[in-house]
Amino acid sequence: MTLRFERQPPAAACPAPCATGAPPAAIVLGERCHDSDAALARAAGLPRLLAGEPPCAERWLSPVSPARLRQGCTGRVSWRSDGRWLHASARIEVQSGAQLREHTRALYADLFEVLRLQGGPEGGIRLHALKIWNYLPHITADLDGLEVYRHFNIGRQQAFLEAGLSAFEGAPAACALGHHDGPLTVHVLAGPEVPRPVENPRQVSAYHYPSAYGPRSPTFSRAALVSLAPDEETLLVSGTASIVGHETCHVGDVAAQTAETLRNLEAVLASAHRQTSARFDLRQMDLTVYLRDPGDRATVEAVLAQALGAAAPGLRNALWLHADVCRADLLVEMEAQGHARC
Ligand code: 3EB
Repeated sequence: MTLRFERQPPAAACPAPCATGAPPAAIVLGERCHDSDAALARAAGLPRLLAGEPPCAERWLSPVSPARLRQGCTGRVSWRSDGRWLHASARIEVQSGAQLREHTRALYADLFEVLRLQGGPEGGIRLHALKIWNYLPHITADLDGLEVYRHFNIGRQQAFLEAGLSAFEGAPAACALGHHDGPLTVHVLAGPEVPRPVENPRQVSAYHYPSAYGPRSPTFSRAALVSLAPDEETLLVSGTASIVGHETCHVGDVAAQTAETLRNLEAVLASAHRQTSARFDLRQMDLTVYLRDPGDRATVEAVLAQALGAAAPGLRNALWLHADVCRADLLVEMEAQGHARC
């Protein structure tokens, strides 16, 4: 029951039944469609692709026949499952700080309820969130006296604790970025395996950030190791930025922030390599680059090309998104995802 990830032009229709009547090769469990068009991005609740980037659909594909597919809506969360892997998403509009905290808590509570109810008959299997993508409107704006991201962190941590899940060691991998117009959007990949958390020794674990960054710390691990296919390990790396210890480095210098981000990504891979025999290579991974200022693209791309090689598949297939990073002084954030034999 191998789960696959792909990036394709959205026009390349979802895997369809062959003309022979043979069953389709796979079903789409979940997808995120990225576009540089503002209206399409808003409708998807996602950050825009940088201008000129071709539209891209990121998809999780399951090999099961459509007959095995289960799907539904639980509270604010819609989900699809093949009985083993589950993809969920939710979108909510928020107006006030109190509402943002409460709606975030309720959204995550709904998500954890889905994982509980869909974990096989009588909860035979426990489903675990592996990676969570969070997109918040105006993430660094003040809302009723507190930053949007900090309200979000309060609601998120509360939901983990109320569900009896660790909000600290063992939290799923995640990212949290801001878009400019649209709802709070959450996408989740879940599965039957407990994700093995990976931390970065160069950085304070985010769940232990001091309270200077908000009354409740962010709930995520630097990466999660999971096995989505036999003899294979997948590394889901969280959003990674120019933070050493808990402090932002190279304020105002996007090239230096990019280089620091790469050092952090390499440190996360090195940590993962101490936990598995699989060997990950950033140059071969699916990279996502979030830029606060689209005008920084050439600078960031030059640093990445210097470090990874201009021809590296990871760089050539990178997804470039226009998003606010969750600290006003961070200009760039990157995510990576890849698999390797073990
Ligand atoms: C950082 O390292 C940058 O709140 O889920 C990265 C990944 C960041 C995930 C989250 C935030 C989150 O703190 C920001």
